[in-house]
Amino acid sequence: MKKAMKMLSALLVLSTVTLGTLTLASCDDDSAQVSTSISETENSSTEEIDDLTDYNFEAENATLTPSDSEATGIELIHVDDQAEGASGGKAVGWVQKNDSVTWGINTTQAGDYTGSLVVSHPLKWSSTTFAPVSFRLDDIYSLIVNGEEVEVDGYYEFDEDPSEHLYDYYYWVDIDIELPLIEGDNVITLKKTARNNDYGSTGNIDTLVISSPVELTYFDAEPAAEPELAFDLNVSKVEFEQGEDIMVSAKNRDEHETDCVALYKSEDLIDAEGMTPLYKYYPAIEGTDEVNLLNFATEGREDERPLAEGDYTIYLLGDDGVLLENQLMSIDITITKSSEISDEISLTTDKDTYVQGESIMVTATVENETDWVAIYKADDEDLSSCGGSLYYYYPMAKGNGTAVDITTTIMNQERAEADLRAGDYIIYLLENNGYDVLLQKEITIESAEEVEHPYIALDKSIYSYSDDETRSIMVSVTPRTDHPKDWVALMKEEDDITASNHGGGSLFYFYANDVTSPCDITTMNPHSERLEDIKLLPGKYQVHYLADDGYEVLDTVHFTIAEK
Ligand SMILES: [Ca+2]
Repeated sequence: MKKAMKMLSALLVLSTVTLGTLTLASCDDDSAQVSTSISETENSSTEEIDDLTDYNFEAENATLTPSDSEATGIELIHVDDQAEGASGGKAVGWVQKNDSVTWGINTTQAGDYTGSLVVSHPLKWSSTTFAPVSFRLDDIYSLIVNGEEVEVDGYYEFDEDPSEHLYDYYYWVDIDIELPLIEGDNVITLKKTARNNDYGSTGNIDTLVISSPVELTYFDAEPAAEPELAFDLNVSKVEFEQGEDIMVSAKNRDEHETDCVALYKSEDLIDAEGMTPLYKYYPAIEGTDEVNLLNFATEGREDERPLAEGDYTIYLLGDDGVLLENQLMSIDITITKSSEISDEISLTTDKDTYVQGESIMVTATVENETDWVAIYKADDEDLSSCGGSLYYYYPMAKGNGTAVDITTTIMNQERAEADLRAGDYIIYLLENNGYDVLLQKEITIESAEEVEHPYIALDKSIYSYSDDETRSIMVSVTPRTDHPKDWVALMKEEDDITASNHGGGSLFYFYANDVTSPCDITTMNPHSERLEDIKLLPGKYQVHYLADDGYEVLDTVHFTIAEK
């Protein structure tokens, strides 16, 4: 049942000019109500039109243009006999953001016409969600006449007790509109601009009513084309060596701040599953100047970076889309093997047997940025499912063929075995971020001799390093009595406490009798000139207990800081 709202009726003012043709006076002057018009010629006469006819143009007969970007995929449909009280017995339902209805209206008379749009919105469609009982039509739709958006002052407003209509999808409301029509064909589009749930659930559109002094006829019209929004994507070149910067510049479309640049393997099918790209950034955030795409790694797919040799595609994707249909532009690139990489591979260690806590120097030469070195327990059978390697690194990143202490590389904190106690281990050279073994080397770690530590002990033997993490290295102290100047010093493993300059000085120290045990030594007396060393970067360190403010070492413990 239609609830007729108060309408600005019969406001059309007719001027008769000397040629005898009819023109309709403009309604867009300062006066809200155009009920009079000034005669422009002596022969013109002004009279109010009161024999206007309402012409009904049913939405269900108009051109329906569903949005192709609505995630739910619900399209405009005709609501049929469900459309209780709808004009023509039907309406257009499930109208979502960016869906539109377009009418073609032909008139022999240019002028500002009045009319109404008949729409409905449920006030409540779940136990918790309420729509406002009134809002401007402008808040939810835009009305476009011949390519120009037209202001709509009319309100959508329940004029009955809203509680009686909470789940009523077909409470039709007339909203007053004014339509500046040109003589001939006019294209009128009503497009939903609000998201569902911002102003009620999906909307329903019933009828466009236009009051006219002359006959209006309907024709099938295409909606006005969306303005083309400029966008751009450029890549510095299409062939890159592994590890080389991939310099990209891109421009998102105006008002599309989530347009993104995304790098996929060319063989990746970006599909409805929403595959994660390897790298992604937003030009609206990072700017439209050139950036290195490799600075924008995504979460997930970590094991496919750094990029292996192969074919990749860089997309500019609309609205953070992951579907091929979201692509605005794409550029194919190729990653080739670095020319600096030798064709020889090798894997050696400085020894076969180590004492627990000792550095394990590994020298690996690889062919590929993505080849990696990892240490596992000898009885780890399936490298991919045993919980991961204990430590790993990429030789190319460390300098191909450079000796690296593997106990200072990236530690697997998930595995208790990462403390490398006595036992048999295997160091592997593995191919291309996978688990194919290129070379392997078995080593043995023997238990350290039982060493008495009468004066100091540490809470751990291996700490992980993180730039932004406050480390604490807790030293438990049992000081000698009657030696108030016994002291404790933290040094790098290679610092020599007995050398005349004693290794350049301790990195941190404290007097053993002056602290409460255990004590975080990293908070005590840092060396003011060894600023790099007191960062405690990954490596080997030692803590000494020293007698009487001198350099006689009474006790020493060793520890490692591993990469995180
Ligand atoms: Ca209808």
